[in-house]
Amino acid sequence: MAAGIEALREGVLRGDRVALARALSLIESVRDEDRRARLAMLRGLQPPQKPIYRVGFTGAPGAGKSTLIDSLGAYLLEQYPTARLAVLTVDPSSWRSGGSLLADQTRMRHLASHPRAFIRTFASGGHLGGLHPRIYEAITLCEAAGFDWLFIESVGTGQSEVELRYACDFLLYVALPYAGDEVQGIKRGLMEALDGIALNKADTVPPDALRRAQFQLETALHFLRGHETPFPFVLPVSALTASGLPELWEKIFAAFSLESLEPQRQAQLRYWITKYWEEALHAWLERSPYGITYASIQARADTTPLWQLVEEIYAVFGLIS
Ligand SMILES: Nc1nc2c(ncn2[C@@H]2O[C@H](COP(=O)(O)OP(=O)(O)OP(=O)(O)O)[C@@H](O)[C@H]2O)c(=O)[nH]1
Ligand SMILES: [Mg+2]
Repeated sequence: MAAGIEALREGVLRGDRVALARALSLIESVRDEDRRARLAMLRGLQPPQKPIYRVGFTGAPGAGKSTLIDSLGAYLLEQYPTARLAVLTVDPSSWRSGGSLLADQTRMRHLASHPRAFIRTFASGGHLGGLHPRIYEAITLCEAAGFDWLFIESVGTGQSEVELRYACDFLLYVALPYAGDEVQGIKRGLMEALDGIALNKADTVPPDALRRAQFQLETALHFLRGHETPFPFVLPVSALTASGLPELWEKIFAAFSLESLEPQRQAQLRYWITKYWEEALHAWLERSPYGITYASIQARADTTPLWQLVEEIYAVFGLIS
């Protein structure tokens, strides 16, 4: 086992795609017996020589995140002939639907066949809301494999869109250019967390409608974050026709500064420690006698008054005598 892990790790460090894919499967494993091997592999990874730039893409289903990643990625790989790009798509529902894995490969036509691109859809394995802590392990592996950029796509559902903030250096919200609906649809937490908005599908609306949508989003941002520098941008683009992509990348890349990256990543680590703590606590609780008590309390939810159950819960942990 140890020799196998060693070989896998060396493969990842060499940038070998097969090794990286296998290593990603290992960290996705939810089996208890893989836990030690997973950690052995991660612990042996050296910090990368250069930090990978992590850009998160979130937005409503169908906003064009995958298409934008594909066309922006293709543009970058053409501009920088030696650069390599990794894409992780995080789909909180993929473990249920099962179908989105293939869909991402077809939505990212350019990158799927590009020799300097690597795409992996990350099923969150039924994790309770939000991003699974394993996404941070996937990022670590991609970084060790020597990619220059990492794009992470997360469907904007529940907590995961704001949690993406803790996985990336730059958070891009992909919006649709229909004034009114769009501003109302973005949750306040996300408006406060994002670094920029790509107003996608600009090719589908007339210029004045586009300007109206842009103005609305900018006004909402000014209202919430007017005092901040750098101020989040709102930029019309079309992932389909590739218009606006050079400007979009210029703005995203302008935010990439090593000085500000370090403290932000340090703060993110504290967030992930809490996530692992919660994960371990859950696993421990489930197999302890408390887990059985929890299941029995849940089973009586329909027949027993809530406050009686709450009293029982407090009593289990000795919080009331
Ligand atoms: N006209 C036009 N269509 C676009 C553009 N970008 C994406 N689309 C189309 O919008 C549809 C959804 O695009 P996706 O890239 O799959 O959207 P997504 O946000 O990744 O969707 P989910 O991953 O399902 O949340 C596809 O049919 C795309 O071809 C654009 O700039 N213009
Ligand atoms: Mg998608």
